[in-house]
Amino acid sequence: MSDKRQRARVQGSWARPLHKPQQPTPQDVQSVSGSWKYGPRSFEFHQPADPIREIPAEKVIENAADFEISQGPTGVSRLRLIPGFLQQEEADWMFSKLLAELPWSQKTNYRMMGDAYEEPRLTCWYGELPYTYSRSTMQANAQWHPVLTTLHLAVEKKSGHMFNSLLCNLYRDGKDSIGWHSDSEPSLGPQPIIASLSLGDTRVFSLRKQPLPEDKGDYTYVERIRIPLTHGTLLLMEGCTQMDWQHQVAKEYHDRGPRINLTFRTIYPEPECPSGRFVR
Ligand SMILES: O=C(O)CCC(=O)C(=O)O
Repeated sequence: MSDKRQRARVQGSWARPLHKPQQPTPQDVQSVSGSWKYGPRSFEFHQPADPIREIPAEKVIENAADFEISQGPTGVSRLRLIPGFLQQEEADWMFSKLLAELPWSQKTNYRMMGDAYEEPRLTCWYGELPYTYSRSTMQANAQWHPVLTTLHLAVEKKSGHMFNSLLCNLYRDGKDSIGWHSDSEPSLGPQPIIASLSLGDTRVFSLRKQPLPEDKGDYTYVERIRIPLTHGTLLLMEGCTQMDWQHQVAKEYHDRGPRINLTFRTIYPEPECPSGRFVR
């Protein structure tokens, strides 16, 4: 547990002693040879000036249902979890085809200050438009793999939403990951709906609420949710989920087999600014 989390659990302070300890007299010193002898110490408890803030317990979502995970002020954030969206055999077959046949590659992203880093996973992109995130662009690719075309139709039918693009992620083992982020690039428009289909080994999908403005980016007290995403599970993120929450798939310290995650989304053309670069 971090120092800050530990301190949040034990607030208040043991303050000044009630009575000043007596200064040792030469007699005391004599009576306990080789050490100082002090009178008994007692303390009084001071209530903390600020109210005690509880760190909310992390919630776990595992069963098929719709969940309103937060409400306002921006609006409702909603998750819909559909385990078993694909039957085991169908999911097994699709997983091995996609693992072997998609054009997986490792993308180079750029930090704010311009330094490059390799994403800790492999990706590929499908859609009529390019997709830019983390200051690096995936080129348009309209050649959908036939398995992806089938899944695209099935996901649209189940969710009742239309999607024009697909970001595919391959986590080769437990060390591959995606850090805290929200899918909130301007090209996704306001309140984007994301349909996320998982194949392969189970990985934990975590969400954390954006902190209140007065917490100035401190996530210590925010609500947290974890969802183990199993083979063949479909997860829909709707409403204000991208505005009010962040998500990640953290590295794991146990062995994990490969996992593919397909995130269907809708991309809109971005207005170009005079310098020829996208406005962000
Ligand atoms: O792998 C996952 O479940 C999440 C992927 C993700 O967050 C993303 O592609 O933006």
